[in-house]
Amino acid sequence: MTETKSIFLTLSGRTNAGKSTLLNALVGEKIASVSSKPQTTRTRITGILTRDATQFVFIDTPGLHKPKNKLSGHMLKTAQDSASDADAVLYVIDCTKKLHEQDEAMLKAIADKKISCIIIINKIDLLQDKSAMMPLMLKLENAYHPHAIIPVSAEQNDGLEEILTTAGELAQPSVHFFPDDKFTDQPEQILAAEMIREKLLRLLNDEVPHGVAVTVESMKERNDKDLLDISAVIYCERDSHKGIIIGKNGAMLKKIASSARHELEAFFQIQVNLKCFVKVKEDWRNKEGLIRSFGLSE
Ligand SMILES: Nc1nc2c(ncn2[C@@H]2O[C@H](COP(=O)(O)OP(=O)(O)OP(=O)(O)O)[C@@H](O)[C@H]2O)c(=O)[nH]1
Ligand SMILES: [Mg+2]
Repeated sequence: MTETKSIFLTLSGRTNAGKSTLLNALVGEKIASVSSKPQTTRTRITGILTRDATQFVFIDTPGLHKPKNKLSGHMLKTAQDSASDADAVLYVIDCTKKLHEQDEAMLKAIADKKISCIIIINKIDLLQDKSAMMPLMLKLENAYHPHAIIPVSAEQNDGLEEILTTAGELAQPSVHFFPDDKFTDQPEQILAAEMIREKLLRLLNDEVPHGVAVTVESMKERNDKDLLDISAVIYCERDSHKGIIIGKNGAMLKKIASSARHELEAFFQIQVNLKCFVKVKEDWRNKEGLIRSFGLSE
């Protein structure tokens, strides 16, 4: 019998570096929300890929950022704590940005704790001249002695095989902790809520989408036809935000719900009837009880 192996890898890095894009690309399924806005990911998200004898368990985390409220304080703590729990870290850096002091502090902490680290230089599709990343790679190599540095484009599925080969070398003999055909441990209601929140992040601007939480209240397949009824609540922080989310004659909410419904139908492979309600919870991002009730503190 072939000996099975497994490895837990935390995806760590600054907000917007492309961690969730990379998670989705590695697993081959859209599990984590992606947007061009900072602080998209709020909690840990597990993605699983089983290749032959090896099971890779990827933990996506909130990006490193400067916290502005209690919610983002929780997010930063999750991000900082998650690296220590893994067998290895995939530290993602956006090659079009300057190395941030939070990158340096985190990479040093990982090196000091002797956690295996693979540095991923992401978004190389945006570089005209690929040799432009050489000084950064050299600096990272000399300062942190990572296990490897791998340039990739998560968005274009470029460099993913090299990540799997390199991470596979670090996998240890072990049982598989998840069934081999499973690609996430996220409950379906959370996946659905995140798909809706992603559309809010993509379609709204400024502070409004950052102050939004989405809960799926019910999700049930009809007995008499192939139809999945989903009822969701979009919580926002102010009456004025509620007005923006609903839009003139309900146009914005319709757009959000329709875009989310398309993705839900593709993901669950069934026709979806989605109902979204908008409610206000004043300043919820600074209220521990509400943060907990939305499942956003650990
Ligand atoms: N051009 C290009 N854009 C990318 C690539 N990877 C991610 N992006 C874009 O970068 C933005 C941020 O991507 P995310 O995957 O949400 O980044 P993240 O690191 O998970 O961000 P947080 O959840 O806020 O920590 C999105 O607009 C992505 O489409 C890439 O390889 N190339
Ligand atoms: Mg993310």
